[in-house]
Parts: sequence; structure tokens; C-alpha cells
Amino acid sequence: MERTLVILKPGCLQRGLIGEVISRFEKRGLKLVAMKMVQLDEEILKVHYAHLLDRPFFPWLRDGMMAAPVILCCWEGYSAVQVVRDMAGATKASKAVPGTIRGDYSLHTPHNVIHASDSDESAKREINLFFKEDEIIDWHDENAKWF
Ligand code: IDP
Ligand code: MG
Repeated sequence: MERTLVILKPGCLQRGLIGEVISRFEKRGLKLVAMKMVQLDEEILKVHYAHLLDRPFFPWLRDGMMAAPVILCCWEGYSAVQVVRDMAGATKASKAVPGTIRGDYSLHTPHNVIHASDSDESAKREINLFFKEDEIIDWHDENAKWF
């Protein structure tokens, strides 16, 4: 089964959208295998967003991601990376289609509610960056047969 990393960004916590967003993934049939609230720092953000370090908006992205705690979650399921990316919607908030998380809850790209891994390779790297091995729990999902 595939795993993907979702970060509920600081604005998601501040706006009281945590339950709403997590509920969407649960209802879709994804299995939550790890979750924690953390205050991110510059060091880890420079690794996580290494591909964006030289972009002009990086300082805003970094500060925005440190403006309040985030919720880190690891979701597992069939084709989890692509399914969660599709549920997140387009990076550019104003172009995100209604029905997607970004399309329903954001208008401006810096406030696009969640991060979602963009490939299986990134997912593995990001899950390793944010979670220790023993923080991921392979529990038995009694409802799996209904999904
Ligand atoms: P993604 O989050 O959809 O994978 P990335 O290109 O990896 O998109 O960018 C990471 C984050 O950086 C975005 O989610 C968004 O918050 C922010 N970002 C990306 N492009 C821009 C931009 O042009 N202006 C401001 N913020 C941006
Ligand atoms: Mg990305």
C-alpha cells in the first residue's frame, strides 16, 4: 500500500479546519497511520522545501509555515499519493477547482491549506524527514473491506 505525507498548514489550524480536512481523507477510505502536531523550524523547512530555496517567495513560505504549529499526517491507501494530490487541488489557490480542499478553502496560494507529497519518491523522503519509524503505526483497519 502506498503512503503519503500531508501537512495541515498553520492557517488550517488557525481557521479551525483541521477536523474538516482530516474527515475528507477518512471518508475517502484512506488510513491514518501517523499524526502529530509540531512547530516547524527553518532548518527542517529548508530541507522539506529544498526545491524552492531560490524562489523569491521562499521567505514568505518559510515564515508562513512557522507562523503557528502544523499537523503532520501520514495517510495510507491504494494510490494514496495521487488520490491525496487530487483531493488537495491545484497549487495556485485561485485556480483550484471547487470540491478540492484548496478549491473550497483558499483563494491565495500562500494560504493553500495543506501540503501533499507530489510523488511516491517525495512521499518516502518526506515521511522519513518528519516521522521516526516507531511513530508510524500499522494498525488493523476493521473497515478496510468496505472501501
Ligand atoms: P505544492 O504545495 O502544490 O506541491 P510547490 O510548488 O511544491 O506546490 O510549492 C510549495 C508551496 O509554496 C505551495 O503549496 C504554496 O504554499 C507555496 N507557493 C508555490 N508557488 C508559489 C507562488 O508563486 N507564490 C507564493 N507561494 C507559492
Ligand atoms: Mg510540492
